[in-house]
Amino acid sequence: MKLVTNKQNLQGTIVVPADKSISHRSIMFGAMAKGKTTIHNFLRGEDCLSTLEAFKALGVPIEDDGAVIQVHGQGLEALKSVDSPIDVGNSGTTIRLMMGILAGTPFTTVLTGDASLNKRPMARVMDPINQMNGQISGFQHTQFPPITIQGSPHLKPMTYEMPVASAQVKSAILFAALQAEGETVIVEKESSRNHTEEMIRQFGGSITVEEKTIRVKGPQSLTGQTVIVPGDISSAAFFLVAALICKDSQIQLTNVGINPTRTGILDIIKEMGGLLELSEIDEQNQSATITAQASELKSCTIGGAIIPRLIDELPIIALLATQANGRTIIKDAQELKVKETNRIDAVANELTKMGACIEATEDGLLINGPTPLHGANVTSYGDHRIGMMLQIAALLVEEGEVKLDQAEAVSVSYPDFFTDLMTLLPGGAV
Ligand code: SPQ
Repeated sequence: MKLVTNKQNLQGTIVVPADKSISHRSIMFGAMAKGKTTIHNFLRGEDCLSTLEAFKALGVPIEDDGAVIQVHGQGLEALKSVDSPIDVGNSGTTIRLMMGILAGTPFTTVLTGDASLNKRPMARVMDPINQMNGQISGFQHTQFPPITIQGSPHLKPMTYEMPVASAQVKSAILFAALQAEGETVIVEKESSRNHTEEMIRQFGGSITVEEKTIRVKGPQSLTGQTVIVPGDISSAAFFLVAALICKDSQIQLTNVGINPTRTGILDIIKEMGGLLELSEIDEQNQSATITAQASELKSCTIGGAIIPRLIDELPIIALLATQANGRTIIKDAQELKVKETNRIDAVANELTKMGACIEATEDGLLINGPTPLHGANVTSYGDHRIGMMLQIAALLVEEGEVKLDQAEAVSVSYPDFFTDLMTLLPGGAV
């Protein structure tokens, strides 16, 4: 696909698409709970639709009238076995969280995915859940999908110190803990996104969190709720950065989720001198309107506890750093290597092709800026966040074309990304 190049003066307002993490969890909680769960603003990206279809396959009645989704949960005990493997496509969140949910069922389920998902590590979830008496195994004694979850109705609690900062691992253990007899204690390495903890409370469950220690006593039953999904800051990030790096631009993003475990990018933008303004802050729904404008940027160092708060934004932050004065260091981000693709290598390879001064390290990136970017043939490696980052990079290209291979990957989290971008261009078109 030929990308839009050489644009400045981006202006307008984007209603940010719904949060992917919360959309997945809204279906999962709805399926585990008893009673009706009504979901407003569900993200109809491919990943969340994989979650929806997976629970339908497991016998959960789910109605979708195109606007609102209703999940008629009857508790975990009402889930039904499925004869063939459930294909969850590209979605790491679906497969990993479902391992925790299905660990305690009285039947066996096989979960599989696309070529990218089937290369992503699953031992991080399999091992702790098997310590709880789960019986989960990977393909031919490896840790990779297809994953077989042999239901084990006698899950036991445990105390677990997490070796990686991961909301997916934490969430899978929490889902198993809700089914186990007794108290499970999880100690996080660094605090990661806390949507699962918040939704356990919202669905009438009980959980305590003290700094990095989380306690859940099982078994617990949950009750259906109404969920209003806020916009995804991870999707907003692409247009925030576009506004900051494209001359004379100002973009307003409405209904952006601002859960503090997700807002690391806002802290980094401010540290780099980016001009941002939050308005219409809704404390209850943890959302706000964010306005960003073209800014003079300086480099910074990004590492440590902030990493899980911006892990999915690092590809677009790397692009931002190519336009900042000085050397930006991204470290402690080795988790980027096990996402939809190796995001450290993907960002370094593709931005280098476009003229950026960027180097991959063992746990991050070194970026010297500012550098002009030029045309190139690039690829998303089938990774939605790499594809969107490259389109924003292309806006800076004054000479030459940028052709993106595997552009369709953006549909995983932001199906309308390219059409939304068009509305910001001068004259509203290419
Ligand atoms: O679902 P998937 O494919 O793992 O999605 C990604 C993404 O970029 O959209 C990661 F590749 O987001 C993860 C995120 O990186 C979603 C997530 C969640 O909803 O719990 C948590 C993070 O992953 P992890 O491995 O740090 O727990």
